[in-house]
Amino acid sequence: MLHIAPEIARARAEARPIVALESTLISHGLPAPHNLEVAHALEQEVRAAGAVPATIGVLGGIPTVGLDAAALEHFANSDTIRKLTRRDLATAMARKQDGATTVAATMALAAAAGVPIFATGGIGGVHRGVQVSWDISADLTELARTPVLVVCAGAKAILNLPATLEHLETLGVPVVGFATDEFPAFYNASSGLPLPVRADTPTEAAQLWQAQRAAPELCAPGGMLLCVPPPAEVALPRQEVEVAIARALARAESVGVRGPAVTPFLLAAMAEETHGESITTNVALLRQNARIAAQVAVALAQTDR
Ligand code: PSU
Ligand code: MN
Repeated sequence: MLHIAPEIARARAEARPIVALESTLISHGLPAPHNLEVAHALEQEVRAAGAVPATIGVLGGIPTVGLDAAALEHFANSDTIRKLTRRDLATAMARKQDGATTVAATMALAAAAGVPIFATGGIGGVHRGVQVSWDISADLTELARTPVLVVCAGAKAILNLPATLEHLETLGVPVVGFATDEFPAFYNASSGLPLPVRADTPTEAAQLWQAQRAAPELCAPGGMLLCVPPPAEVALPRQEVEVAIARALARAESVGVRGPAVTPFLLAAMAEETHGESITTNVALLRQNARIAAQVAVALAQTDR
């Protein structure tokens, strides 16, 4: 029921480092042609740091760990790819559909394939306006129950970041800053929200993750977030970002976007409101996260030996 590409199965058998990558950002998060370039660039970043990339999605109903080049191209260019969160996996499999996996669904499939480290951009979280919409990403629920280290730039800035951080605490998910004491704000380093734990090196991060993995019944059964601030040279000023977010949210409101369409709509609106700058930042932080996740995977494989 789960297809694991031969290269990844071999790496697993030899206990070599692997990094999972998601496909929703390819199909629904970034516009063409950036999306396909990024899909390949992330795999290259992982390889350059000495790990094996495993991009995950559902192809013709088959959950696939390690999408090949043809599949990546299909996911980047087709407009019939479903956006799959955890609850959508069964129906996509039954209907033999193609589906791009969100953070939640990617974590589920990575864990099933024995891959405990995953790099993405920003996780989903508690939306602004949650009081009315009840919109809280299934990414948070998944982090509470699935043992995968997720390397990210925090949660997407279009969200309610304080509420997202509170909810992660409620769910028992450790949130670690990578060389920072603050929860990053996705497009820039500073949300003003302090984090209780930081790791300054990939080895330190691997040690923290190893402690949780080794004793899930004592610590937490689920995942851990490693939050990396975006590269300083592409960070967008906080004021500018907030203005763009307000405009993007107003557009979503006037169009009446709901459900899974909200996040893709807001990311596209942000790209327009910032004249493409949000995409430059998004791509740079994705590459950085892939690189750091690979470094952590390498350190973890060394301690596992
Ligand atoms: N981060 C990005 N781009 C994206 C996403 C995250 O930089 O496209 C995707 C992830 O797949 C994440 C999803 O899991 O958005 C969250 O969607 P929702 O809010 O509907 O759960
Ligand atoms: Mn949602």
